[in-house]
Amino acid sequence: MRDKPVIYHIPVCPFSQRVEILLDLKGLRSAVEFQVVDITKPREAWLLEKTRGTTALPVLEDEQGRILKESLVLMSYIEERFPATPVARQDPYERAVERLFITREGPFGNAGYGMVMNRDRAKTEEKRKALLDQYAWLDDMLRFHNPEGTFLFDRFGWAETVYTPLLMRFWFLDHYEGFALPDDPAFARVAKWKAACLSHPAAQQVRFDQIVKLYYDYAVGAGNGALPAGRTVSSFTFTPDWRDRPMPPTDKYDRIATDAELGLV
Ligand SMILES: N[C@@H](CCC(=O)N[C@@H](CS)C(=O)NCC(=O)O)C(=O)O
Repeated sequence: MRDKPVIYHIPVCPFSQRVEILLDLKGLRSAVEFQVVDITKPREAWLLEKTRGTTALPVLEDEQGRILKESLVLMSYIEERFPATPVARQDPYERAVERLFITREGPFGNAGYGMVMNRDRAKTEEKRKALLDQYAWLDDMLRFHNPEGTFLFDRFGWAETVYTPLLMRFWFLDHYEGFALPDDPAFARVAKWKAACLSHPAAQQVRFDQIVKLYYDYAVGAGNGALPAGRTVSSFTFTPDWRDRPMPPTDKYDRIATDAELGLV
């Protein structure tokens, strides 16, 4: 039997970063062992057996070999299993508001990923509007529940743990789409929240350059470790290390950069 739970994960995956941030906030980073899985290779048979065929990560295996999936489920498991430093709100109403706030994490993620993966210029404005609609909803919620504050409540908590990894992945929109939140009072509250989330000490597991380089393939329409046309190495490869590669070109609508241009060979 293992002496602690194991999480199988892809290091740059936003969903596993949620669990890393939660552990960090609880001061329990070493309570879980993280085992890296290479997204550019087919999943190993032993892992597929554990997951009963699904490939999405993160996956948690407890000391008895029992398997749990889905980042929000993993977060709740960690929170309940290690209750000493709660991150979720303790008051039932506040906990409910927190839950309401995170109901949009899926649509928010889809809007950002939909925008970065789009290569049809005719759809750029529609994608941008879809993402801004999500930001507008978050702005309204933050303004209503904590008008003068920074976070949804008085500190970086459960809601921020859920959204911050997505806000960080959306650095790919800064680079590939030239996207920035409009400098408009309508987005001022969410902009303040976003800045505080991105700079929080518990959420520094990934860097801007790392996201931009690793997610190049998403920017040309190939997700989850798939190879874009004409390429032989995924931008998610572990070698060469992302630190040794150049910043990718931004002309994603016109062409797909070569392996050499991306520093992959
Ligand atoms: N809803 C899942 C999403 C997990 C997910 O999409 N993980 C991605 C990595 S960021 C993945 O494993 N993709 C590869 C695959 O699905 O085979 C969660 O919250 O855990």
